[in-house]
Amino acid sequence: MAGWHLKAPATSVLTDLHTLLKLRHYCQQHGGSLIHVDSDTENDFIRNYLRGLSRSSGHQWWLGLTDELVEGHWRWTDVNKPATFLDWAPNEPNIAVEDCAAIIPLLDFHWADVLCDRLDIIPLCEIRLSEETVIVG
Ligand SMILES: [Ca+2]
Ligand SMILES: [Ca+2]
Repeated sequence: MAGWHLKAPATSVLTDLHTLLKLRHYCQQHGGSLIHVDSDTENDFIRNYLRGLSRSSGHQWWLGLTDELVEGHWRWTDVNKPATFLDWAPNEPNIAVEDCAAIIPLLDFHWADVLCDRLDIIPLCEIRLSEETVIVG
């Protein structure tokens, strides 16, 4: 998976990203979509990547995954299809009103459902170019 990159957006951008829709638009403005994980290989790569970054930042990261339409039915927002690969932390997802998913450093970079209007979570976007995938944080 050569060619993956990750960049944190400016604080002024983050404070305006209140909803899943805005997060999607943020990624689309960068020519991509909120991140979509299909396999252990991809998931391990992302976790290792964020592990390195989060030692200094501790940030949580949005996935492009939601159950806002039907509770408990998690779908990827970029393709609007049910998720077949999931990497929930133990005891997650745990609260029905939490309809968005994020990667949580404190849970060993596994996933948790969280409220979609959390302002402290950074969008993780992926941009697929012809031969590489770029992540714009
Ligand atoms: Ca939910
Ligand atoms: Ca939760």
